[in-house]
Amino acid sequence: MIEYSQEKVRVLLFAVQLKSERLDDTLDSLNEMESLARTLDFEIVDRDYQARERLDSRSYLGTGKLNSIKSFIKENSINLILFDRELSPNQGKYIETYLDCMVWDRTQLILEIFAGHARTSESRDQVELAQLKYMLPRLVGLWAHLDREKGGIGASRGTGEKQIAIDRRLIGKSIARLEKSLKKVARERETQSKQRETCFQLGVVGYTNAGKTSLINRLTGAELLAENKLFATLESATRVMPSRVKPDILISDTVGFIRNLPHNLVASFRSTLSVVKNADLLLHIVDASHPKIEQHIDTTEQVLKEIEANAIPGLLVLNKVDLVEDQMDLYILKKRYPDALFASIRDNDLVTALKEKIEDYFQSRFTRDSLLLPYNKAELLSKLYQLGTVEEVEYAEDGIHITHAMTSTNRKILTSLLEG
Ligand SMILES: Nc1nc2c(ncn2[C@@H]2O[C@H](COP(=O)(O)OP(=O)(O)OP(=O)(O)O)[C@@H](O)[C@H]2O)c(=O)[nH]1
Ligand SMILES: [Mg+2]
Repeated sequence: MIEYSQEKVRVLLFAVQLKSERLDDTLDSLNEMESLARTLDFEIVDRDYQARERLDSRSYLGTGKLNSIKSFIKENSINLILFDRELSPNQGKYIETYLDCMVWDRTQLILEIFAGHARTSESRDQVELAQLKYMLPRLVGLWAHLDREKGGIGASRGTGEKQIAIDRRLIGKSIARLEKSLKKVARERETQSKQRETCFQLGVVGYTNAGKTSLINRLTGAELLAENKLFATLESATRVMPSRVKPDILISDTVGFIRNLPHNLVASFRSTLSVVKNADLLLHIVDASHPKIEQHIDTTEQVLKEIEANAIPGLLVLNKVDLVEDQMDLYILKKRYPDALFASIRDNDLVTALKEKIEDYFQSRFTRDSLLLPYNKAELLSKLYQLGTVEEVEYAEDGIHITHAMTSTNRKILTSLLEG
């Protein structure tokens, strides 16, 4: 993480529109970069873009454009330039040297936000791992100046290269240490999820800022941190949703997704995302008021595929419908996503309807059955209340007659308890 002084970092946002791309998408990309930069409290001085046939492998942009950016930097005291896509290590270094200004690409910006929002030691380790992996191929640029400055502080030619070799080794060691410690946490999580096997597990996924955490708070009465910032949630938190259904429904919040989410981050957060893989049902939350709703849905589906969770049944939830002012837009959304549920944290009826839909979903997986519990096993009755819905209980001479409804998994657990 970089240390920020009291003064705001003054930023120029820059995007490239390639021949195959629509201007509309380039402008959207700039909008999203702006939201990311604002999350770090940067001051956006200006945004600019250039249409190009292709990207230069060395300098990314042409010299003419670089020169005009250079003048702009000087005139407007810019501290940082943000590029809307990933720069290769060589391009990044070339532009930084040419412009004499700090340059970040989209990946670096996202990594920086993650670093700032990580609260637990696990998420801090996950972000650090992704940062180190990002840094490794970029070391060359960091120390090249030592090889350029002959003499100086006693650095001879080749000092930079030696330093790179040392750094590479150190970073390699740190990566190994972090991976080991994260594996340990993943094993502990595995044990926890085994304990939860008798409960229903509901994973909440979606694009960043869609309102996942806010909806969980409304459904469970929890007070998890939800705010108008990208990647407010990095840790997965699990809460019980009070409901008429037994066993308990556990809802897990997860890190939000974004277009072109850096691969290292997905890899680092894989174990946190295991709550998604273990879910019985996924609530896919989308911000219905966002112009790029389709792209957001695609992004989430792609990440689910990447973490092999795409086969889990899902409910699409169009959230923030209170912000969709035009009735025609709502009508179009309804037509386009006929199976989706509408939601808004500001509308009690919609929250209740969503909750009922979730309960119905789980209830429909139940099968009803009756059972005769002998009195010498009467202590299992309380267990039955945890495993499913007990509908009727009748104390008779031959034992306790029970009508209940439960899932096949829990029925197996009950059978083994009865036989044990
Ligand atoms: N108007 C309106 N605002 C909402 C609604 N749901 C969430 N918000 C706001 O949207 C912002 C983001 O909400 P979060 O719940 O933090 O979103 P998230 O999906 O958890 O976001 P990340 O954790 O960053 O991925 C907050 O400022 C919420 O108050 C809604 O239904 N209507
Ligand atoms: Mg959240």
